[in-house]
Amino acid sequence: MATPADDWFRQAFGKAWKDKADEVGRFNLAIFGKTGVGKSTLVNAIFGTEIAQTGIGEPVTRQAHLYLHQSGTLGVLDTRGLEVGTDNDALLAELRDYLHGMRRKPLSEQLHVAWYCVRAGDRRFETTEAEFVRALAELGIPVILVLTQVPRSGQQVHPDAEALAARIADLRLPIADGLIHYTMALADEFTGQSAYGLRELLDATFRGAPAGVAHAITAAQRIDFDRKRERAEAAIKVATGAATTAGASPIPFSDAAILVPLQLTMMASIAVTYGISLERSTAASLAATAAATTAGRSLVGNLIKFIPGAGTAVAGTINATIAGTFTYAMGHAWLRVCERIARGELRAVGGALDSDSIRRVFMDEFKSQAARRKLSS
Ligand SMILES: Nc1nc2c(ncn2[C@@H]2O[C@H](COP(=O)(O)OP(=O)(O)OP(=O)(O)O)[C@@H](O)[C@H]2O)c(=O)[nH]1
Ligand SMILES: [Mg+2]
Repeated sequence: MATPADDWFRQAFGKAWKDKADEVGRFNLAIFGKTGVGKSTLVNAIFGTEIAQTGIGEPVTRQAHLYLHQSGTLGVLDTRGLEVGTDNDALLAELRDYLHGMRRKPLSEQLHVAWYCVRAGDRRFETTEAEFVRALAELGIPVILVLTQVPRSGQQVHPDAEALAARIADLRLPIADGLIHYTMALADEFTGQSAYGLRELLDATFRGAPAGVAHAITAAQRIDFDRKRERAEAAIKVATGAATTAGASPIPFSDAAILVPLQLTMMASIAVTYGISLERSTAASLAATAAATTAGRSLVGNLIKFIPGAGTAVAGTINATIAGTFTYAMGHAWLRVCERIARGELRAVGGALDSDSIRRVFMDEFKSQAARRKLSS
């Protein structure tokens, strides 16, 4: 049952989430290579399956061979109906056209990085492919060269793949980091191959992309949770600092204003960094904060009792340390919830979020963070 406070929260959180998503922007990746080398599989392995599920994408040029798939913080530019190597001229003309149209647009509309994919099992890299890579670099796009579906035995890469990489290296292509990245996007139970090389490819992508889209890449990817955590902790630090500076200013205690804006902003920022959709993060944040608003008591009133030394000082103003500790503990509790959701946990039967689990995770983490911070401060 939605209360007026819920409606207020939904609106305020929704706005904070959208503002943050706008600020983070979009990382746009182009992906090239021969048909069937494993381009889509690679994108899915690193960025999750959402981009594939969002369907066919939109043609972005008049000639309609370039498609942009968009999902929040990620855009993937893909080719349809033209083959790299065979149709280089047509493809490059179209790409030039596209880049020209983007010239005056903001950073999040630009193309940031290209992956050029070669399947190891093909054992060849054609002259026309080398020409295509050179042309991409000339267009100003950082190109990352990826060998896909590279078999390994233990840590030993298949010698044929190494030989192929050596032949490519001899061409001295203008590739972003001078490296040729070995990858296996999917494990194969039959041969016992496990997936590998994804983290390294992601790191190379960060290095190749402009600094302005690092947050978008961090939010879009699903394999490096350390990077997400680092960003989230930075947001918590900012909010904690602001709350501490605000000091003894009153924190709204009425149920109509459950959270001060800086805490909402912090929570929205963390949700965007973990790639949680507006709908899911609104539902989750309602569930989390409802943990503390039972029986008509305000969030702050209910949570503050877990901060040692805060006592029951909930009448109107709290001191700087407690405001900071409160914000810090809330941030970490919410970070934990977001991380578990992003890992596909906290789901009830049927796939919807499990509010009870969310509440439990949030409260447990809040209590332990509040206690810990108090001890260390
Ligand atoms: N086991 C295994 N299979 C892979 C891997 N990468 C791709 N495949 C398989 O190879 C086939 C082609 O992969 P896609 O990702 O569709 O290739 P693509 O380059 O996107 O193909 P097009 O979009 O048609 O150009 C699929 O059946 C994948 O499951 C991998 O790393 N391991
Ligand atoms: Mg594909």
